[in-house]
Amino acid sequence: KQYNVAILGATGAVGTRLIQQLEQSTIPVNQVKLLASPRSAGTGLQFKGQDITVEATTPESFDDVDIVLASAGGAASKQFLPEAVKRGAVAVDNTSAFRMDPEVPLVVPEVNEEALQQHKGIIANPNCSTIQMVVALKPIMDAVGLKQIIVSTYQAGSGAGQMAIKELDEEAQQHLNGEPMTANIFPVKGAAHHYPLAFNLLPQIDVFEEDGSTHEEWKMVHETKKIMAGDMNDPKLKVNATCVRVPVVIGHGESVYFEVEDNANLDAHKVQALLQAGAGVVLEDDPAQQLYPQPINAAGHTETYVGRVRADPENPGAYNLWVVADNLLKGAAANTVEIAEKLVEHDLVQVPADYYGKE
Ligand code: A2P
Ligand code: 11C
Repeated sequence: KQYNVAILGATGAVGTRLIQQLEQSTIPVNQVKLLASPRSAGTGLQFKGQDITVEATTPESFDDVDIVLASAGGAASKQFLPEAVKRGAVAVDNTSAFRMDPEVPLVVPEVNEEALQQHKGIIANPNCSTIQMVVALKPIMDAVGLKQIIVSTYQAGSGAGQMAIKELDEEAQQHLNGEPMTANIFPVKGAAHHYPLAFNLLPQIDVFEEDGSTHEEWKMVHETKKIMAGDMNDPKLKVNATCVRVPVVIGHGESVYFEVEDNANLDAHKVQALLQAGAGVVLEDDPAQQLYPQPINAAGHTETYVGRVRADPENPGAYNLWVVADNLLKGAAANTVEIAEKLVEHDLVQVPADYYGKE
């Protein structure tokens, strides 16, 4: 069987990578439709050397589509994905629109591939910062259990989209020219105040919640619980996050501190061995050679890189890791296409009779 695939948000930072990842994937593709807003309708893009014109998205765009890969923002997903599912397509959504919906599996193939079996037409791809952390922690959770995770992130500007990358470049240039830096996007589009990211750090990603945490921090807590424990409010796995935007273009870094359930036979070397055998993980950890993961090396790759593995001498059973991945690839486009590959592999590219949003 061959599949008709639509990419929603094809002109964006993630969308252009969805095209590349689909080109390289094992999915037998019949036709590709590239969809965006009316602003970029008519733009010429390519799929495997073939010219394709970007179309403005309408509900009818999804007639005859089998698989939708979506990364056009939450509003576009909410508007169009139920329309796509109604027309028989299965959608993998890279936005946060449906992630906490109990009828929508939230999937990282290395961690909870089995959750795909329950899909009703929409599968959610987690937030980039969540994905790389759960890929790194999965082999440890399976072997010795996890009690608590405390993470501080160092997140690249590209997480905020194509226009944000441009803003970071322009600010850097302005600063080097001795001009004042102009900020209109960071820390978050539509906020009352904007601050430059170049030569700076911003401890705000997304909007603030009532309890003083940011929505990015909230996502890391509840997405991790849903993926690793099957319940977004699981009380047993404790997760705490502080998310910081750094002036890096591609590649999120994370300082991850975790406590295991069973430390009886564990030490830092065994944690390294577990990581080395972990699916999707590359261990880069050799202090003698100054070998550790760095965003500029991870950019362009789909693996999750882990290093700086240490045991906390003050707290037996607790360990530190440094985790880096390309936020636009493993954090978004690559994970989305990997989910679609699993759907194809397990013959799950079909919507059930009680599909998502059926009235
Ligand atoms: P467009 O190029 O027409 O604006 P990024 O995450 O890099 O900001 O990209 C967002 C992507 O989502 C772009 O492809 C953008 O298309 C697309 N997009 C934004 N809003 C909509 C919408 N309402 N309907 C369809 N596509 C949209
Ligand atoms: C960022 N993590 O780095 C965000 C971007 O929920 O898919 C991804 C937002 C999401 O800005």
